[in-house]
Amino acid sequence: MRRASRSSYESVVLNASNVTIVKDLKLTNNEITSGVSDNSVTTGACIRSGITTATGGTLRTTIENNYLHKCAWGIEMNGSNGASATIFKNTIDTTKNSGIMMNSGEKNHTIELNVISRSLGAGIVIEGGPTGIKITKNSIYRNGSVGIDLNDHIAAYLSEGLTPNNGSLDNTFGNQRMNYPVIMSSVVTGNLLRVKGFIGKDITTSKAFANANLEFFIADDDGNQNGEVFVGDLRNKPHGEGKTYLNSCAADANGEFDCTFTVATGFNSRNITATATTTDGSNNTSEFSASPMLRANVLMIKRITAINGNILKNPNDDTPLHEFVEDPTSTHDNNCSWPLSYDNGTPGCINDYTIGAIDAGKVQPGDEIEYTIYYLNAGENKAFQGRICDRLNTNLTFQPNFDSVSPNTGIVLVENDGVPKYLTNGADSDRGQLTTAALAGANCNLAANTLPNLSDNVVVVDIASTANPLIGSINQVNSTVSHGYIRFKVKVK
Ligand SMILES: [Ca+2]
Ligand SMILES: [Ca+2]
Ligand SMILES: [Ca+2]
Ligand SMILES: [Ca+2]
Repeated sequence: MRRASRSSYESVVLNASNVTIVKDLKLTNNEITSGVSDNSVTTGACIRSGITTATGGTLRTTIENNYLHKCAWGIEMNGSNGASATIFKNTIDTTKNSGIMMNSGEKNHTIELNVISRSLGAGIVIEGGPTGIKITKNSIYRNGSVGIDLNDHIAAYLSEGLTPNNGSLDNTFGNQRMNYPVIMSSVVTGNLLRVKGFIGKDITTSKAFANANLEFFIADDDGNQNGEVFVGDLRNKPHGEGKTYLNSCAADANGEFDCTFTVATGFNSRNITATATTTDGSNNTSEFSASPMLRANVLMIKRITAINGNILKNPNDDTPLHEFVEDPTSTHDNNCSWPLSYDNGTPGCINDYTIGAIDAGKVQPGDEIEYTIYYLNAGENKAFQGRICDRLNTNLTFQPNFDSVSPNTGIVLVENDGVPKYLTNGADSDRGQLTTAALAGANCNLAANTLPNLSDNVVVVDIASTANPLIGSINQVNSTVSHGYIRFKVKVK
C-alpha cells in the first residue's frame, strides 16, 4: 500500500473516517521521506509525520517494515481512541523531532523491534497521558536526546529529556512515569554478565514496581542523555540509549533483580542500560536507566592510637600518637570526605579524624598497642558488603578484653552515631570476631603467600551489609553516615 499525500500535512493518514471498512489495517513496506536532508523541512511531503493515526476507534493497526526518514516525526499516534496498534520492525531515522510520538490519549500500543536513530530529539516520546505503551527489543541510538522520553506535558510534542526516578507511579506522565531500573552492580565473569539492582528510588519502596520485566541493552552514549538518577540527587550521570538488545529478566516481588545471562568475551559490564515494563497488564515501559557507573569505594587507614594507655604520645620515646600523620604512599588519608577535613595549605585534604601514628616509635616486649582502623565509603554508591579482616603479626597477642566493661569483648566498633559498640571475640550474632588465618575464610581475601603462620590471629568486623549499607560520601548532603572505625589492643610478645 502506498498512497500519495492528501495534503501537505501528513504523508499517510490512517483515518477511521475514511477507511472504516478496514478493521485490521496493515501498512507495510513503504518508504516515506521528506526528500529534505537537513531536518528543517517546511515544504513538501512529510512535513509533520511519516505515518499518523487520526481519529478512529476501531482500528487494529499494524505499522510494519516501513522506512521513515527525514520527517518531523516518523510515526505519530494521535486519536486512536483506545484501538491498539503494533509498530513493528520499522526503520526510522533523521527525524526533525522524534522517531515515534504518542500524543495524549493514546494507549495500549506496542513498539517492537524497530530501529530508531538520529532524531534531533528523543527516539520515542510518550506525552503526558498515554499509558500501556509497551516498548520492547528496539534498537535506539544516536538520538539528540534520551532514547525513550516520558513527558509530563500534553501537546508539547517534543522531548523533555530525562525524567529521574521518584519511586512511585505518577499519572501526569506518559506511561505513568514507570521508573527505570537502578543497576547497583554489573560484573562479567567469563561469558556471564550478572546484574543486580532494583527499580525506583530505593529498596524500601521498590516493591511499587514488583515483578516488572527488565530488558537489558548495550548502551549507546552519545553524551546528551545525562541527568539525575533519583529526583533531587543533583548528579549528572550518563543514561544509555538501548542500542543492542541483550536479554530480559524479571524483577522479584520487592522490585529487586539479580539477573545473569551470557555475553560476548570481553564484554564491558558498565556499558549497559535497561528498561522496566510492568507485567500487571498495564504494559508501561520506563525510560532507559543510568549506566552502572555508581560504585562504592571503601578506603581504610590503620593507625596506632595508644601505647600502654597513653593516647597523646608513646611513653617510651614521646612519638606523638594524637595527630594526623600524612602517609605519602597513600591517597586514602587525603580523601576530602573524611569528617572534619580542613585545608592547611598543603595539597589534598587533611583531616583531624584519622589521627594516630604510622610509625609509633620504640616499643618493647610487654607493651600494649591500641590499633584503630578507620574506614570511609568515598564512592557514589552504597557499599552493601564490607568486611575488615586485619591479620595480626605473629609477634602480637590480641587482648581479649578491650577494657573492664565485659569479658571476651576485645573489639570496639564506632559508626557514624559515635556510640561505641563492644563486640565479642566469638563468632556470634554481633558483627565482630577474632579468628585465625586458617579459619578466616575466602571472603577475608588473605593471600596465602602472606601467611607463613596459619595460627596468626585475624580481627574480623562486618562494617556493611545489605541491611546496614555504608552510604557513599560523594554527592551526599551529609557525609557523616559514610565512615567509622574499629579499635582493638595487642601486646608485644
Ligand atoms: Ca542521545
Ligand atoms: Ca522524560
Ligand atoms: Ca597521603
Ligand atoms: Ca562476636
